[in-house]
Amino acid sequence: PREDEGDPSVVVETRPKTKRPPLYKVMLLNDDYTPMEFVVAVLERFFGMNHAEAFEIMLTVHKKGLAVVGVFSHEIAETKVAQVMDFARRHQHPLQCTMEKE
Ligand code: TYC
Repeated sequence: PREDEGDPSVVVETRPKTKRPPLYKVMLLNDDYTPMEFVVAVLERFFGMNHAEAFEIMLTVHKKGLAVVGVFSHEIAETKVAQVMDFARRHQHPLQCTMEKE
């Protein structure tokens, strides 16, 4: 039982709890069919990478099977995934892009 209840001389300090929103990793997955140049173009177009950065990340995905290509709020991550999946589908490449809570 609280002993300070009702006592106006007692100040209980509260921490204003401002929870930061969770962040999401957006990942590109390797496959055997999507051309390397297409993946590089995706990274330049949707993730603001220059050609050298994009080429390096593409090679990481090619060699390791996947790589994180960016970390975003839920809404931005969802938009990136949708943009990449739509762009790949329109070009008939099987490229897969997913997101995961950090
Ligand atoms: N493995 C593909 C190839 O050899 C290239 C590739 C890289 C595909 C990254 C998808 O996310 C990917 N053409």
